[in-house]
Amino acid sequence: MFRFLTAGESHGPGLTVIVEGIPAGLNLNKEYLSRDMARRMQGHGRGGRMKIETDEPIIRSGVRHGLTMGSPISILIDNRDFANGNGPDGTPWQQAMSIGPSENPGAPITHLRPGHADTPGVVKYLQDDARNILERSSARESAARVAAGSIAKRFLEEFQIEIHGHVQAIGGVHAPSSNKPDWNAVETSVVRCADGETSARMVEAIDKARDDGDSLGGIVEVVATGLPIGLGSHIQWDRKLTTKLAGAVMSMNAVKGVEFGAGFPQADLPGSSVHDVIKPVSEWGSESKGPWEQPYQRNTNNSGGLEGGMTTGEPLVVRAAVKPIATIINGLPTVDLRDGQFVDRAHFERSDITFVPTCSVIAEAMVAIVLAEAMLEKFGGDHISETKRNLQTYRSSYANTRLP
Ligand code: EPS
Repeated sequence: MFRFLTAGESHGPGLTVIVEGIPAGLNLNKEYLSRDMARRMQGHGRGGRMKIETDEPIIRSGVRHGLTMGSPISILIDNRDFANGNGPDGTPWQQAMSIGPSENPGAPITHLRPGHADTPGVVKYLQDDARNILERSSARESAARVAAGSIAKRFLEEFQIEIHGHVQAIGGVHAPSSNKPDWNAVETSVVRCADGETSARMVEAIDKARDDGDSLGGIVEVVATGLPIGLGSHIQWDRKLTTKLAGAVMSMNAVKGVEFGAGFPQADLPGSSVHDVIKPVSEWGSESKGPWEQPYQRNTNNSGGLEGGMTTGEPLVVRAAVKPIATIINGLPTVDLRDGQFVDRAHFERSDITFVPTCSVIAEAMVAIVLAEAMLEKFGGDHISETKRNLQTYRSSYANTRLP
């Protein structure tokens, strides 16, 4: 069983993540995790916070001499802002977010931000200061998820499963659609978009939003390749991989929609134009991988690599629609939580103009976590060699059923 939990507030002492279920014998080190942590921090449109933080993942357990032991892996990520920074009213975070009682807690946040967790949160948790909600609902928590996702990616690499995230749209600027984005170009783009001309227009849109005191959303896509056929199950609603992937991606801050493969436009098309025709073996090219790797091949991948809640062996393609960040420089009209009276501007404190490029890295992490869980559910194993053996046995059994 693979699972993880995160803890931590945005401006408290730091974040913690515990990952359980990774088999023993997996190579894992801080340098590997640090690459993903650094990717999460980048992106045009991020606010000042990313200049303060280093997001160093400190591994505290579960790894010995560079190899996992099968025990829970715990990671700490310090918030450097806590040690050195001040809140929007100048109160040092060490006092405003002190674990013990504080003589200087800072001004309460009472001008509720439409679109943030502030309003339902203060009601549900009976709070008179929205800081007690926003500290946890902040996307800062995604740093802990990316650490967990990086462990999942390291595990999946052992099976030649690769996962990449990129940006398809920001603020209404869309990249031309592409079946095979250039992942190197994605990594060098400041908005994680493979198309250079689109990247430049996205940067312009972000700069304009900053000048307008506004924020922007967009669309991110994750592609996972090398998956064996048959992860997940059609047997029960909550065993469908589609269910788990959609839930994991929807759990990200600001995500308002998820689609797979050809997505929503499929709803307008006849079935004959949508479903992915299965190629007879005689039509497979001489260079294509045999039934060991992939027992069936398709002409198209409109399904996004999922049929009946199971992987088809084709690339998994999942997209998320991300709404604009709710903290806006020119805040929307709202009410004061102390008396319910009108205020012309919701609370503003340092934030990002957009974090869509970052969302593509967080989405990678969430997809990796679900896929690692699905691989372990199907193939199990307390040592990585056992998981590999089980996958091999499965592949040889399905190869044998068809080709004598
Ligand atoms: C984030 C830290 C936050 C924001 C951003 C993500 O830092 P601060 O609030 O101190 O500026 O930059 O938060 C949000 C997008 C949000 O919606 O809260 C981070 O570490 O990624």
